[in-house]
Amino acid sequence: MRNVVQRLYQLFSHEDRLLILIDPDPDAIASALALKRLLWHRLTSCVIASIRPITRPQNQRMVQLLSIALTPLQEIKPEDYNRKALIDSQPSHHELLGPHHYDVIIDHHPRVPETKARLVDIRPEYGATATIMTEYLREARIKPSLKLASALYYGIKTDTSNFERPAIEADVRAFHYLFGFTRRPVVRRLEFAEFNIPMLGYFQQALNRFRIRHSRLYAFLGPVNTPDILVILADFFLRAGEVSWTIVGGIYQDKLVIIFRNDGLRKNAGRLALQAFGKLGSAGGHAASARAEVPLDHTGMNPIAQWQEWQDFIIHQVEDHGRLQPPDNAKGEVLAKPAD
Ligand SMILES: [Mn+2]
Repeated sequence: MRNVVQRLYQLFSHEDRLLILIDPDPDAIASALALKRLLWHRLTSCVIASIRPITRPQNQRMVQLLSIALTPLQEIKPEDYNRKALIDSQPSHHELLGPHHYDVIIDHHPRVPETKARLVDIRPEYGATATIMTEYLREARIKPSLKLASALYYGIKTDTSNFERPAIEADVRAFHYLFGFTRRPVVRRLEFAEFNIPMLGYFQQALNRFRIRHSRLYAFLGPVNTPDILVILADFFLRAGEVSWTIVGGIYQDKLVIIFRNDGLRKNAGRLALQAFGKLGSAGGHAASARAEVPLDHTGMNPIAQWQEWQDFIIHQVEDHGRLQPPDNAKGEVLAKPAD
């Protein structure tokens, strides 16, 4: 990937107005900031637009603490921008990302065949897009500010789940490099606020309901006011040593949302999500983390079904449709974007 920065620079001229689209998790936010920094003084304007509001307390804190300017996509006229970039996602990952022509796409999710842009840099083996962007900055000989370094550092930390999820040496190298530009109190403060008090009620509910089958832990929460809590609980339950998979579902805005996590040992969460729910809705992700979203009317469930019935439905879909011990070399194509 030599000279990728030169190729990037050649795409833009001073008259250009660039819109950077992101699905706002820390990796995406940090990576968008890095792209903006790389193109600083090379454009007329550059705006980072978020396709959804940031609801996860930790991510809200990152944006506040580092005073990062993000604009909701709804407040933007995309036609005001003659250039567009998509960072840490691909167009098919979300309906709001699909209908644009992109100049640049930089991502680390499995490559979707339809992903096209003037410059496409997809490195699925990387633990974080922030690692790719750190390499760009180094190649461009740009020293990151405290704000940018902290954001990228935190992006790598969260996307690799402190290097518990798949990562490569490049991630470690970028992390180490960024460490020299950040400060401990800033990083410490980013770590706080993992969840908030109202979310504790969901912990209680999940602790009362969870069920374990063959070292897989299932929990169904019913309606939730944000799918973030499903992600937090899936990560939380994986801390139990006996558990090798966590599959946590809930209902959010007329959709059944299911989060998959595993211990990363010869497992493929993206493939399991796709096998279990791909026929009903969108599903996919990485090897150790994935997500499925199914419109409620595709589930065939009674609208007044009790939580036990929903939990059984999820177990049934996973156990009957997911090939849980696939051969070692099976590498399924995975399509959708996982949870942050
Ligand atoms: Mn990412």
